[in-house]
Amino acid sequence: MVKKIEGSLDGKGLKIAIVQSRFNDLITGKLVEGALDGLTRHGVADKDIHLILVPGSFEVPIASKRFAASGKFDAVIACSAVIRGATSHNEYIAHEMTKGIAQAALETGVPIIYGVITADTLEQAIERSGGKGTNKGFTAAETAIEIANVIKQVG
Ligand code: INI
Repeated sequence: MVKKIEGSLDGKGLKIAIVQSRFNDLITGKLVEGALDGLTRHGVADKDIHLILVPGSFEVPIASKRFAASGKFDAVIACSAVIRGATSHNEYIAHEMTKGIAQAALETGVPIIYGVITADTLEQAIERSGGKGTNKGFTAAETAIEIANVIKQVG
């Protein structure tokens, strides 16, 4: 018989850290609102949620890694936004942040969810942060709960 492991969306008892970038806070504030909504709707208690602010996306991996490595959290949600500018600067930031988040998750064994928006325009970023339909912070919260529950089952 196939032994199936699937994470539920029951957030009761889970401890979650959210790392928010202050850069583009018009967008990241909305992502955090969505993440908090997603977490609490699925039963994560307010007292089990920590919100950490960092200057920009480039600083997200180091903070996420520290919180993941602390052993106090079942998952970390990274909320940041990189929006295309006049130069290729944004591409370096987005690339390093993405690589750093993935590396920190693999090194610590704690899921770090990519609640990140990379957009060509502010308008696109507004749409993806709940302005028109889905808030990426909300889906990141559901992903955090599901993968944290999968990992709990695997042990
Ligand atoms: N930080 C962001 O979060 N998003 C951006 O779009 C961005 N751009 O394009 O400049 C950005 N820059 C700041 C960067 O993350 C660092 O905070 C800064 O370079 C100091 O290390």
